[in-house]
Amino acid sequence: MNSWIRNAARTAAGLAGGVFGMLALAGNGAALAGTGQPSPWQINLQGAASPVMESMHSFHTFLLVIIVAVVLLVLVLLVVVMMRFNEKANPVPSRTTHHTLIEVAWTVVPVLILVAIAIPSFRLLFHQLDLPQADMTVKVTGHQWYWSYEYPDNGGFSFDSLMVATEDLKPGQPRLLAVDNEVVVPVNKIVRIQVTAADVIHSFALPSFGVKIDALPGRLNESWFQATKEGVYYGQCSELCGKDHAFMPIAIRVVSEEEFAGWVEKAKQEFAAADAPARVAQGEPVGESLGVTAR
Ligand SMILES: [Cu+2]
Repeated sequence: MNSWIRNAARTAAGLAGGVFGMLALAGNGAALAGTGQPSPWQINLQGAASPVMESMHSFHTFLLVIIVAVVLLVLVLLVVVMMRFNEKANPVPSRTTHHTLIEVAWTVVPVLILVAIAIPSFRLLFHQLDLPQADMTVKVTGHQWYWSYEYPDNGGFSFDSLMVATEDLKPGQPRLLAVDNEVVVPVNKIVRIQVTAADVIHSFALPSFGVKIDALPGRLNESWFQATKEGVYYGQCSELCGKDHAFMPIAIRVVSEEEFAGWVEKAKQEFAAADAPARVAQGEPVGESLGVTAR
């Protein structure tokens, strides 16, 4: 065998191996991807903890299958062309220029593939953007560089949520993701989030819930999630918003309904007291003392 044919065969085998490897990884991606936070060597999406994110996982896997099939088909065609129609194997080339059936097929088949992708894609988009009847609302306000949260239908208290500095981390708290005051929500309840910003554009993103929505000053955006498993889920600001953009994480603790009721009672006391004006003198972030919070 010629050395270039050997090389081509080796390359083809390598490509096919890589594609099958990707498929195998997608199959057991849950083992490689953390839920609620990224994990070392993660290759897939974060684990799903809401119905929307579960649909995103299925859609992602569906697309991967289609992509792999297309890549394999193109690979096979290339190999056939290289083997059968090179100068040695086929010294007198055919002069064929048109083949109606093939031309119709290579126009219609891609259209059908795109339609097959578009239908579940739009279905998922509506699932995500069409807000169901909510059990509770949390108002989220992005600031340079922290988030504040308000519980309008649970007593109307509000609090700021700032990242825990690396030297202050407690055991089990992930670096750059843990915050001092976590958002607490009940499990299996539909939570509407109303998102805005006090200064510049931020973006409220929580991978495990399939939520990512811009926080715009002077505008109220809405999204929703239904956390299906108890635990702590982390996200980050996802719109470049200034020098500490990377240091305004989001932490949502999902608890049982009873635990949530207990937390609300505690939070009402704690955050009512913390809202006293004396706070400004204790070195609050600049936006706070200028009165630009959206409360
Ligand atoms: Cu931001």
